[in-house]
Parts: sequence; C-alpha cells; structure tokens
Amino acid sequence: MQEKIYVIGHKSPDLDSVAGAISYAQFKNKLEGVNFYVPVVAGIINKETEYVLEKFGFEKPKILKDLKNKKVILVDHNEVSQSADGREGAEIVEVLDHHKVDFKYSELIVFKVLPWGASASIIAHCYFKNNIKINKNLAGLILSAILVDTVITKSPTCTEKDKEIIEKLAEIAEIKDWKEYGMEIFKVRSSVSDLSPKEIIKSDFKDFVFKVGRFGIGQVETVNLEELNSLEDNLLKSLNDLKKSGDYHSIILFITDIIKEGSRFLVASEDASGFEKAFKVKLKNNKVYIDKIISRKKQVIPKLTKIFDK
Ligand SMILES: [Mn+2]
Repeated sequence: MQEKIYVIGHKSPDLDSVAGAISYAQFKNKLEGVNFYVPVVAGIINKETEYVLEKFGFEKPKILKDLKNKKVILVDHNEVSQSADGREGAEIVEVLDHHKVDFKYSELIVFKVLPWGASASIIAHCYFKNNIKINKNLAGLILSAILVDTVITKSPTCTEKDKEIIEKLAEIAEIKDWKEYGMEIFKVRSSVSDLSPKEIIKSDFKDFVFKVGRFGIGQVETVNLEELNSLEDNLLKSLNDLKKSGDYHSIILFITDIIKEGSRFLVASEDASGFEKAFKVKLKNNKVYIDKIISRKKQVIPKLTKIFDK
C-alpha cells in the first residue's frame, strides 16, 4: 500500500492553511487518480475556520503534531520555525506557499511559491490550469480563505490575480456578494468576547527569528477597534508574561481595524525604541495606532527586519 502523504499548514492553523491543506490534498488525489494525500493540521483550528468548514460541509482535518518519518507537503509556510515539530526528520515532497522564502532542504523538490494574497489562490489556479472541476462547496471553502488572507481584497498583499480568482470562485460557489460574505467571516473572526487574553494573542500568532532574537507576532482583525479597548491592558500583561516564558526578544500584537484600515499595536520588547524606529512612531504605554498598516507579511515583517535582522 502506498504510504500516506500528509498535506499540512503552519503551527497556528488559520483558514488559508487549513483550507489549503484540504483543497490541495484533494487536488493532488484527483490529478494523480490516487487517494493517499491526506489533509492534516498542526494544531487547534480557530473559530472562523471552524465556521467556514461547517458552512461548506467539510470535516475538521486531524491534528498531526509530529512530522518525524512522515512524507509531507507543506502549504502556506516554508520556514522551519512555523512548521509542526519533527520537520528535520520528515520527508518533504513539496512546498506550496505565498510567504518569503527561508528554506533549506537536501533534496530536489517541487517548490511552488507565488507572491499572491493567499495559498488558496495558488491552489485554485492549479485546479483551473489542470481543468479539474471545483464543486460548489470547495469553491466556497477556497474563496473564504482568500477573502480572509487578503482582508476582503483590502490588504496590500492582494493582487489582481487574487481578485480574478475571487470572482470566478464566487460564481461557482453561488455567492452573489462576496464582500458582504467576507464581512460575515470577519464578524465571526473578531468576536473575541469568549476568549482569554492569551487565546486572543495566540489565535493568529507566528514566530520569526531575527539576528537580535526571537519575535512572536500576533494579529487580530476586527470590524470595530474600540470593542477591544478595555482589553488592552490585560493583553499587554499577557504579552509580557509570554515574552518571559517563551524566551522572546519581542512579542507584538496588532489589532487591525479592517474598516478603518489601520492597526493598534501592543508591544512587549527588549528594545521598544527599535520598534519606534522601525515604524517611525512613538509608543505611549507600549501602545500605538498606526494608520494604513494591516499586513504582517508585507508591512510589519519588512519594517522589523530592517532594524532587528541586520
Ligand atoms: Mn496564507
């Protein structure tokens, strides 16, 4: 029997990495006429992912915590620090991603990276290019992931190609107003009232290793920034606790208002003035609102890299 090949996203599974694993495993199975590509997740999935999976009738993929001795396809990430444990002992057969590349591997493998707004866009493109049919529910799933990753096309990471694919998928999924549908997902995503500060911070959290040390950067998207005002001090306290316990140089949480298109930053850092330099702002009680900054990948990371990774 052919060994399973697991398709897996990053450690803090967001919709793009989960929908990506499901849709890409299905694509590979259909393309090759097999059934050994299996979608899995590297951790507990967040609530908008749960909401979307249920809406379109998909099961939650099983959690795979250790990649050791497994054959894997990595989707929606390529950096070691973002993979599930045991990656050094895994056999990576392919990578499909839309993030900056920080990847070393000893074998020749298929490496598909495009500077588009979502892994899901690249996967939709794979289906279209190979004339493999996307059914209504799968179109809804892939569309949802693109809408979240591109912040309903508002993110600077969103390309013309993403917009084109959104239109095509919305038609297949029979979703007339995809902007309105996108807001529906973001409302689910930003309802944080039932979460603890730590859960809020960890809901979309990624590690980055810079020359000065490890950074943890979390993002929360909301349709109403004021709603979270009263939580800020508790969030900051949690950021500081997390920084100490996790051996971080800095932990940053930014709360993005997708209507105002700007973000409130909460910073726990060994070098807060470095942060101020990177963004040309002044922190007040370790907090600051920065207009027009909404993308971790395209805006926050490059600015931090310039100061902390040289
Ligand atoms: Mn993504």
